[in-house]
Amino acid sequence: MPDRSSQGTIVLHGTKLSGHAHRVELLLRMLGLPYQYRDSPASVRATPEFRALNPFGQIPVLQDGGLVLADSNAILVYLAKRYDTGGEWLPEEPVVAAQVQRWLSVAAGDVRFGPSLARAVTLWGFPGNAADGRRVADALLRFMEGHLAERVFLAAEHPTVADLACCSYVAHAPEGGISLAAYPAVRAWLQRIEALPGFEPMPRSPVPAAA
Ligand SMILES: N[C@@H](CCC(=O)N[C@@H](CS)C(=O)NCC(=O)O)C(=O)O
Repeated sequence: MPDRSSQGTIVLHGTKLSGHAHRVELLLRMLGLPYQYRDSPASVRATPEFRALNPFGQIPVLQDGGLVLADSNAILVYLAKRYDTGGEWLPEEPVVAAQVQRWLSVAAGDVRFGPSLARAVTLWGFPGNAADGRRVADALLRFMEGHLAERVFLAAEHPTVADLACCSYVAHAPEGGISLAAYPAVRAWLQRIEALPGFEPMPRSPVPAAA
């Protein structure tokens, strides 16, 4: 791993119930990188200081030395390229690299507008329609179930940033009223991720009766 001694502390701005921040924290932990966590609820995100870090006002944001980087998937790519000298988390091999990118896109699209949206609307009254989120989640989970029926991880024979990008909101889909009961391969994949060294779950929130 590259020497970090001259760079100071890595700082992660997030909240503990954000799956976007959780995926970044998982990689920091799994790479064994020391970091400082700055809790950044809406009141903090509205400040000029935070807006200077990310004009979108969104978490996560990572600071590493002089670098300020927003967007969870961009941060995963940075951390893997910068600190994973083995190249396992973000392989260079063209087909695997493309598969990883494909799942990062799924994380930013179907995961964000599926289980993540349904959860945010259900738990916090986030603007949007939970039923739309559930529809997107159903299609996503059916696709993931078929994909994972023949694979252990999403993009390679081993875990990559693709798995971390997708796992948090899928694991917490029941909090948005989406049951995982019909998706045994997805549940087995989640268990494999939870068994990885450094894994720490996102805190659970109440599950509505329907899920
Ligand atoms: N594309 C961004 C999305 C991050 C995101 O949606 N963060 C949410 C919390 S989970 C947030 O900060 N929302 C506040 C807002 O949009 O004002 C990423 O992947 O980091």
